[in-house]
Formats: sequence, C-alpha cells, structure tokens
Amino acid sequence: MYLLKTLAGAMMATAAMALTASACEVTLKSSDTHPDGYPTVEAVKHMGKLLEERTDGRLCVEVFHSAQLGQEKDTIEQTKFGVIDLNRVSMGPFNNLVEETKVVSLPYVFEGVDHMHRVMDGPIGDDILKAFEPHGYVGLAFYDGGSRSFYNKVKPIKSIEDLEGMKVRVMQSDIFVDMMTALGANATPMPYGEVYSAIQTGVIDGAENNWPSFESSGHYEVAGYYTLDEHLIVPEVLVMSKASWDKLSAEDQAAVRQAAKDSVPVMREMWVAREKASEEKVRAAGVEVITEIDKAPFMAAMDSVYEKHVTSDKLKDLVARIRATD
Ligand code: GTR
Repeated sequence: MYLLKTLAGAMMATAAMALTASACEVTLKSSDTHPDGYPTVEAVKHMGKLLEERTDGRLCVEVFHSAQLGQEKDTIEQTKFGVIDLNRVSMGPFNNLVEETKVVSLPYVFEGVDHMHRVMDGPIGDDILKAFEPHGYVGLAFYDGGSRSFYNKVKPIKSIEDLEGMKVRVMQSDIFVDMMTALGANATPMPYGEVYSAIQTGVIDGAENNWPSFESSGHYEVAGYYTLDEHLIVPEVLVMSKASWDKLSAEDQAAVRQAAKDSVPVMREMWVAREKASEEKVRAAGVEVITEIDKAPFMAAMDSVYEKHVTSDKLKDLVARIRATD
C-alpha cells in the first residue's frame, strides 16, 4: 500500500512538472542590468508569477539579470525589435529616444521620493507611459530608483567647488552630461557595467547612484566617499516590446498590464528594505558618507540644464504639471 501511494505520488509529481514545463505557451524574455535579488529583478519575477497564475500558465516571464542580455542602451534597441520582450531600465537611457522621459530625469525636478510617487502614479505618469508607444515600446509600470548622489575615490565632496574638474561617469543621456558641466565637472557617459573598472583604474574619479546600486555594483569598494546631495530622482520603467505586445491577444495584453501594475507596491516595499540594507553594508565597509550638504547651490546651478532641455511646449507643460503636483 505504502509503495503504491509513493508511486502514485511520484507519478503525480512528474505529471505536475511536465505540466508546468510545457504549459508556458509564451515565455517573455526580460532584461535587467542588476544582479539576482535586486528589487527590480525580483519585481519582474513577481510580475511573471502573477501572470503565469492568471493566464493558467499560458504566459510566463524569464528574467535575465546581471546584464546577461547586454548593457541598457543596447537592450533598449533589441527590445524595439522584439529580440527582448520585456525590459526594466532607468528612464535615463531613454532620454534621447522618448522626449517625455527627459522631464523626470531633470535634476531636482521632484521634491522627494513621495512627490515622485504622486506624479508617476497619476495622469502625468500615464501620459509618460503612453509616450513610449510611437517609438516601439509599451510602457507598463514605473519602479523606484531612489535618489542618486555623487561618489568618488579622491576626496569628500562638500560643495560644488569640490567637483571642479572631477571626471564623473553619468548614464548615457545629454541631460546628465550637461548637468555635470553645469557643476564644473567632466562628464563621462559610459555603460553601467564598465564603471567599476573605470574607477579602479582611474579612467574616472567617480560616478553617481542610489544606495542599492552603489552597493550591489561593488562601486563602494573603489570609491570611498559618498555625498548625499540627491541631485536626481529618476524613476525606473518596465517596458514591453511593441512587436512582442502585438502578438498577444487583447486579453493577454490586459493581463500583462495588470500584473506589471500589481508588482509596483511589492517593488516599493522591497526597495525600502534594500536601501536600508545597502546603506548599512556600505557604512560598515568604512565609506565616508557626507550628509551635511547645502543643496541650494547645486539646485541653482541647474538652471542652464532646464533652459537647454525644456524647450518644447510639451516638456514645459509637463514640468509645470510636475511642479503643480502637491
Ligand atoms: C541604476 C539603475 C539602472 C542603471 C544604473 C546606471 O540606479 O537602476 O537601471 O540605469 O543606475 O547608472 O546606469
């Protein structure tokens, strides 16, 4: 009897495995530059689980983390052609492609993370998601990217003067290049994956990012000074290739959209926990964290960036609407 039960159990288990293995009619390939366990990676995995459950396993998601599919700028191109179905990236590398993403990449455009949430969760966020479509992407959801601050290997930055002549890596967008120029530094746009060795070998002096990225990338091991000037709060975005999207039924498209939306609160919770854990790890490693910083001169220096980039009526209107959001 025992043997029979065990045998039956084993057969059922095999059948269940076969079912899960074969039930995914479509497996959406998703890209992320971050390592396994990072909140953005886990959020897309969570979205995949919801999708699989809600479509009875018809649609699945496989997340290729750690830049396995390439650096962000390249994966954005591949996503356009449907080689990659889903992509979680910062809005920064989208700036030169989708004009509307520029407004949320402007220095000090948000008053803080809560303000950013109120903007992105409302009609402005919806308008920006829609703006991806004519360029070959379907904007699905925004995730948190904290606030970005400067780190370097040379000296503690306590004022703008300390940035003078420093070689600082930025994401590949003209806004960030102009932001560094306005601060008197030398901007070096380069892919994220090259930053660690560039700091190590002295090609650059530093870069800028949030706590979780500073920690998970290991940049804190080579850049021992972190100044919390919080010049950028750039939301992350999850997009789908329009080419892949068009292959789905209307019902499945709705399921993808909903699962992406439902992954947002889960992501935010993971983000808060990870920010704390990353900060603890970085501080424990002996990084000097400069918290006493007068942000006013940094903000004032950004006028030229706004003048140069917020030129069309469309962008002016978006910036005004962000500013008018309580
Ligand atoms: C991180 C962001 C990544 C990537 C990276 C960078 O904060 O999550 O998507 O854009 O910054 O600096 O390139």
